[in-house]
Amino acid sequence: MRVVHMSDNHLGKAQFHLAEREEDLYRAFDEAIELALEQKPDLVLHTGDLFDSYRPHPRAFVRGFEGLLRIVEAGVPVVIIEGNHELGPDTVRRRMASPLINLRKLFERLGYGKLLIRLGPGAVRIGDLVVAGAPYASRGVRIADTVESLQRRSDELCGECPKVLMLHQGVRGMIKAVYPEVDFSEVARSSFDYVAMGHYHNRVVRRSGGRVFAYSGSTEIIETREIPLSGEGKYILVVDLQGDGMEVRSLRLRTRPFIYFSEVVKNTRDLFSLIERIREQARSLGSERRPVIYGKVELGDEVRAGLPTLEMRRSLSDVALHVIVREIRTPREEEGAPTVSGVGLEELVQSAISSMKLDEGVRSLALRVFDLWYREGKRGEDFVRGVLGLMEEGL
Ligand SMILES: [Mn+2]
Repeated sequence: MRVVHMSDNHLGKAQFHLAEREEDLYRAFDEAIELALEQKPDLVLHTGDLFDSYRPHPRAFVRGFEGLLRIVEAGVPVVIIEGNHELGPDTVRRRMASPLINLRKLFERLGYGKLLIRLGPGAVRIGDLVVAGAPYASRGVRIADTVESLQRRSDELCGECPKVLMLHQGVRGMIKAVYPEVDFSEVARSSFDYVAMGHYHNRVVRRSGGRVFAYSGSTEIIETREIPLSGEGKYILVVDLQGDGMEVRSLRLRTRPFIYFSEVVKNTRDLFSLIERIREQARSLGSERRPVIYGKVELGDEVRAGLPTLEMRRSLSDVALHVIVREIRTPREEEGAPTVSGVGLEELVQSAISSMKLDEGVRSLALRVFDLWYREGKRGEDFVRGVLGLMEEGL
C-alpha cells in the first residue's frame, strides 16, 4: 500500500504582502499534487493547514478545491484534518463551519463524498489500512487521551491491519522552536505504524522500532524563522507499507530560492563585499524565479544605522524578488545587563510569565492569550473575540 503524506500549504498567504509569494504557495501545492499522483498512490494524507486562514480568500479556496479535486478525480482518496490555521474562534466554538467542512460539502455534492474524508476526529478503513486522525487541539487539551481513543477505534475497525495516525500538533522530543502540546512518549505509546504529522514546517522523519513518526514539513517557506533552514528544502513524503516493513522517501519540491545571510559589518568595505557575495550567489542560482534575500547584519560603530538596508535594497533589487535586512547594533557590555542567548520569543515570553507572581489561572490565561496572538496569528477583532472566548471558558 502506497501513501503520500503532505501538509501545511498555507494557501492564501501572501508572504511579505507580495502577490508573487501568494502565487508561489499555490505553485508549490500544485507541484506537490503532481508529484503525488506520479507515484500512483492508494491514498493521500493531508495533515492540516491547507489554508492559511479559517476564512480563506475565494482565490485560495478555489486553488485548494481544484488541487484536491485532481486527486479524487484520479480515483485516489484524500484524508484530511484541520490545522490550527483552519480553526478560528468561531469554528472552534462550532458557530461556523471550517473551510474543510465547506470543501467536504462540495465534494459530496459532486459525488466524491467517499473520496474526500475529513477526520474530525475519527477513524476509517481504506482497503487494508486503518487511518485515524484528529484536528488540531490547543494546549490544555489532553492529546494523549485522543490518541488512546483513536487507537481503540482503529483496533475495532481492523485488528491486524496496518494503522496510520494523523495529527497536527507540536510534539516535544521531535521538534524545537514551536512550543509543543504533547510529549513524544505519549504518541509513541500507541501502536500506529505510521504517525503523519503537520504543524512543524521542517521535515522530520524519525524511525523507532519499525515504526515511523514524520513531519513532512510545509510545501513552501511560510514563516521567516524557516528561512535559515531554506537550504534543506521542502518535501512531500511517500510511504510504502509492506507486510513487515516500511519505506519512506522524500520528494523535493521546486520552491523559490531564498538566500540567507548573517554577518558582522564593521565598515562600509564589509558591507560592499557582502553585497557582492550575495549578488554572485543570486546569479549562480540559475533559477527562473528570483530569490528572496533575507538576513541580518550586526553593525559596527562606523556603520550608520539604515545604511545596510538602503544599500542592499538598492544594489540587489534587480537580482531579487525582495530584500529584507535586519540591522542589529551590538550593545556594549554593561554590568548587570541581562543577556539572552539563543532563546526565541516564545521561550522568553513563557519564562517571563512563569516568573511573575501570578495566580495559576491568570498565568495560564496569559500564556493562552500569547498563544492566540503569536502562534494562531489572531489579530484585531479575531484576537479580541478569542480572548473573550477564553475568559468565558474560564481558562
Ligand atoms: Mn502550519
